[in-house]
Amino acid sequence: MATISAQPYDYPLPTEGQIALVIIDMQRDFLEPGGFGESLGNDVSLLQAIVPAIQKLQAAFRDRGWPIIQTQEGHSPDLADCPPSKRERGGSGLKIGDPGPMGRILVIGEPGNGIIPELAPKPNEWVITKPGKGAFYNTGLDELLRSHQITHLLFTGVTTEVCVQTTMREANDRGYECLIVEDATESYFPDFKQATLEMIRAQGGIIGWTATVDQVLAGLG
Ligand code: C5J
Repeated sequence: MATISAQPYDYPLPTEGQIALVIIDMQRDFLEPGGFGESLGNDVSLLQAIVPAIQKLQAAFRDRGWPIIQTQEGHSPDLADCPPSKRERGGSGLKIGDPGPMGRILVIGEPGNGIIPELAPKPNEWVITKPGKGAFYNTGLDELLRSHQITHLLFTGVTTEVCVQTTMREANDRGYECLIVEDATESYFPDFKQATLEMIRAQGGIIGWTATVDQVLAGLG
């Protein structure tokens, strides 16, 4: 059986079923000044560093014709899908729905809500818009994956301990074999990223596996 060298042990590639690359929330709102991430008081420049790593994986999956799923955290313009608790949370800066330098903060269709141009999806690739941190909450993601016999998911994107980890836990509970790519995910808080990777692979991989981009590419062959 083909595997990816990973922690806490080798990640078995599917013999039946299909593997997909999941790219979480690589949006201007999180990576560029003037968006949601910065409005919460974060230094957004840290997140730019993983763009080349995700591009490598995106290219590898595109070359093989394998599925790529991107997610976008965003709310409808009337904020009907944004609980007041979420809108009110945060610092003293701009809140969800407020006008900002890239349009309304975290609102679908606004320039700041889009995926960064360096990772723009191709027309045949899937984009899931999600109102929550987890990509399975109030979306059709599970149905989409099952209808394409996808059983294995490689996770990338931002932020490691919020939307990436939440989605990976949701996927794990639904029976998907999950691996997070260590150098293709990032947090505003380096310690939180490290802790997340460790808690995912602890206890024999209680949530899943971790591996580097190079280990993934070597394993895919
Ligand atoms: C956050 C995300 N951090 N994509 N969203 O609010 O992790």
